[in-house]
Amino acid sequence: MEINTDKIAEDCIKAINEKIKNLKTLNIIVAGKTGVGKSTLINGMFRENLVETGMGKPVTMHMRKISKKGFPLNVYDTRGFELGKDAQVEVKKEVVEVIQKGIVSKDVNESIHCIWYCINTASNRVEQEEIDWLKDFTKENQVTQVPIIIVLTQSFSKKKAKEMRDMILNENLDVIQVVPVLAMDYDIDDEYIAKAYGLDTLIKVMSEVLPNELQDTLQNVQKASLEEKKRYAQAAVVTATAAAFGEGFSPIPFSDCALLIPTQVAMIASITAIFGLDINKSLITSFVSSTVGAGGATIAGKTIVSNLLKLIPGAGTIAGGSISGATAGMLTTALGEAYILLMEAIYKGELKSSEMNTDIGKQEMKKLFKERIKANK
Ligand SMILES: Nc1nc2c(ncn2[C@@H]2O[C@H](COP(=O)(O)OP(=O)(O)O)[C@@H](O)[C@H]2O)c(=O)[nH]1
Ligand SMILES: [Mg+2]
Repeated sequence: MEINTDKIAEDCIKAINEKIKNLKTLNIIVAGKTGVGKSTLINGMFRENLVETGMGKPVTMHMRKISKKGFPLNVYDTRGFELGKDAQVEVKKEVVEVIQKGIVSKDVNESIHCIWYCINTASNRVEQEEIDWLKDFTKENQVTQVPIIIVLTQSFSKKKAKEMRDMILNENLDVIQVVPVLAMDYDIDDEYIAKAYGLDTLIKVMSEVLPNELQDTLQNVQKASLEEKKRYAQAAVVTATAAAFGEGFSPIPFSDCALLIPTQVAMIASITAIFGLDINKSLITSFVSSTVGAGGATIAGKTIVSNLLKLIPGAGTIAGGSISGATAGMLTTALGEAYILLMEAIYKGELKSSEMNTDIGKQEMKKLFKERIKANK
């Protein structure tokens, strides 16, 4: 049985594209007065500069839908809260309409999954009319049950943010959480800059309330929490490892190690989608060739297994003609963890994908992979 590393890389790219194409669309309504920091928040949370790509397209009198082709996210930006009571009543009606339209469609891609109601901490107080609006709205939402998160924007003063949070919690509103954030660093004066914070907490709260089918999407579109991306990527590795363990349970003949490969291809696709990085074939080819062996060439399944086994101290040789489930599982874990480290390095800008194709890049990758295997022994 011969395996072509080039073909494996091609399969990975196909699986990645398929995975990304099939991501469900996440729909969020962002409400609050003009100037509270909604646009800044949206830009801080998601990896495409959505707000800069345009003003969005009007869906109702007071709502615009911001989206980008090929990006599985719609943000509904509301305006008009500052225009007084009548406008606020209209905004509420329109929000409820958009929610109901989504429910009627019975399509997850059209449903509203979450509402962020933004209040500016720097404004020093929460106005009674906003509390009243939230009370009215949450009452109507008892039927529709869309998770509402109150976001305290521009919370450069953590003390004020805490006071405001306590005050809102006291109102016993039917909301999921009250989350203080500072979406962008804030210059207090020449000497002191308040560092952005809280966006990662908002991601965590979101992932707790979103249904399973939207978890991959959330991780794909968000750029506020690398930790959450890594946590979800690790879960994909655990799933693949369990599958590989099963596949290898009755010892797999080396000649059949191609049986295992689809599991690892799917794992690579999941991890790539979670990181939301633009990955090209040459990067995957380098990854495959530096972990399983000769690049671009056709190699025997037996050679692949013995190459992999060489990386595992004490795993023995290819005597016996098969690998166990435990070995298959361990190789999958090591491969997945090495790939996560690779994604992380690219995500942080520590490694350029163009560098991966060089000898140095491949050496680095091999080192990473060996380290992961040692760690998992
Ligand atoms: N430094 C800093 N400025 C912010 C933050 N949030 C909002 N602002 C500023 O407040 C102003 C209004 O923000 P914007 O996002 O346009 O509010 P929107 O009208 O609710 O979309 C802008 O000048 C922002 O730069 C933040 O987290 N940090
Ligand atoms: Mg705005």
